[in-house]
Amino acid sequence: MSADTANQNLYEIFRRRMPSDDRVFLDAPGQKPVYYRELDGMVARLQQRLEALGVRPGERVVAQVAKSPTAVLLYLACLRSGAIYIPLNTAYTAAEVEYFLSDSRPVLLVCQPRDEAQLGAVATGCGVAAVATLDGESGGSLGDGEAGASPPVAHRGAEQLAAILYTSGTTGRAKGAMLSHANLASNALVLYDYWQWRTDDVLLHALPIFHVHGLFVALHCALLGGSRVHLLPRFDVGQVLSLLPESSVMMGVPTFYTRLLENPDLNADACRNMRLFISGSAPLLPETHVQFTERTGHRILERYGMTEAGMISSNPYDGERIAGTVGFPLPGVEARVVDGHGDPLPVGEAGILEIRGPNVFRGYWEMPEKTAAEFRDGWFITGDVVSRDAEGRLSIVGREKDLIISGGFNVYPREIEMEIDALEGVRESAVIGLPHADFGEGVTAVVVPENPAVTDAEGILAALGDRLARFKQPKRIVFVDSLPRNSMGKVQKNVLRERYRELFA
Ligand code: MLC
Ligand code: AMP
Repeated sequence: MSADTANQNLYEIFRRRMPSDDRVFLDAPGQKPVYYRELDGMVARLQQRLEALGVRPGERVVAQVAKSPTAVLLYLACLRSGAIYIPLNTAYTAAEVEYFLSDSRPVLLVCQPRDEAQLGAVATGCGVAAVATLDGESGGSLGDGEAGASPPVAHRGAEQLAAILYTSGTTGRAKGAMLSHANLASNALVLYDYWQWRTDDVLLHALPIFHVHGLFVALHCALLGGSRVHLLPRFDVGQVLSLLPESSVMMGVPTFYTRLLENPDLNADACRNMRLFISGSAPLLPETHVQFTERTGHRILERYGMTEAGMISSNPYDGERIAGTVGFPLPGVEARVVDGHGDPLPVGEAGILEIRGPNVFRGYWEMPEKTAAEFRDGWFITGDVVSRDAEGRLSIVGREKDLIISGGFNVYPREIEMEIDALEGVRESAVIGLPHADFGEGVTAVVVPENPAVTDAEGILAALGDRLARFKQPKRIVFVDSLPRNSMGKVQKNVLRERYRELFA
């Protein structure tokens, strides 16, 4: 087969590397392990079910499902069938899911059995042809049906889409980042080498599987290595500590590391078989890095990435891992630090990071203007403020985008402000992130009521309850008579952040 007709389906890369011996892929507490030798057959059967429900190559499948081995198989079955996988945070409310369904127009929604009645109605309203359920324990309706002959792995070109991951925007409307098979494959292969992945690695997986970090970075490395994965339903300190001694790699957001450090059972002995702790998705405080080394002898490897580009930079595996830096651009990723006009800045000067490379996404789903606005001469504008040292190491010193990162989840202030401003009794609001020991940043709403004598925090939170996912809801609400503004009339969030910086102390 010539190079241009070869199948570029990411699944095909994994399939070719699946060990045929008795190695385990997924090991979830209380569930039957999934072996590599049976993996392709299981994924093919699920592909048949998807096809019976009308899924075809290039069609979208939206999934809002609990983390389980079957949920991982669903992702792989979508790849295998050539469909475009769209995972959603399980915390999203029906109102939020409705937006994603109407925007992406999938042929199939897969949800949890307990949500079927409510989301089924939402899906029907959005014109989604089929709804199926998936349940980690019993399989759900996707597990039904007779198995026929194994369908072939769908043929996909490198630039065809494997997934769309929604990421919010400064306008408050979420955008679907389109990721191709080549985007995902290139990033996975680079990370596999860069982090010196080994076939005998055992991955401790406690991240959610609806974001880049847990779904792509973690699972793709394991699949390339034919490695075992301890698949935990969520991050639970006790469970993580009990599995650490039989694991060799863990990936986490900084909250994982601060929570582990709070537990006296975290020590060098618990980490005796570990070779690599990776942190990302939010800034790791240098003190967390130092304390973790003191307690365990391990230097956390911090890397930096985003939904639109997968992993962008990483501290080195062999060289020095420096706290507070996110390391070097990964092989194949070009990075430049520029000023507001796009002119490159000298070493040491902070500016906007722009990147280029095979990992950079194909644009936002059906939003050509937004896509165009986030590229400059072919470079993707990350919106992160970065400085670069003489060796080429990057440090993230700020964000140009108005974004809060809470426990590794992105929260876009504009979205919360729009919901709060629409409430009766509210004149306006400003949503900010304040230093928070557990989540890194704590979502805080500064609200100007219509009547200064009428302040109703409980009422605001109750009204947001079925509109916004729990993690987006303000942890605190502060009432003020007016918001500080600059001469252009723009709210000075930096003034508010300074004024309330001790709120969660
Ligand atoms: C849960 N809550 C959160 C929250 N997670 N609130 C703010 N921020 C969060 N991240 C809410 C819960 O609903 C609950 O509300 C309360 O806070 C306390 O819950 P908890 O029991 O402490 O939460 P827990 O289930 O332990 O979850 C915390 C967490 C989780 C940090 C383990 O959020 C998590 O797994 N985060 C990882 C996010 C991630 O994977 N990011 C990768 C993005 S990819 P209440 O009020 O009901 O008690 C990306 C690119 C890249 O950014 O570079 O990787
Ligand atoms: P997301 O849109 O969820 O993919 O979030 C991507 C954003 O997370 C990036 O643009 C950064 O602002 C932030 N981020 C990811 N990794 C790191 C890190 N190691 N340090 C600081 N910020 C990070």
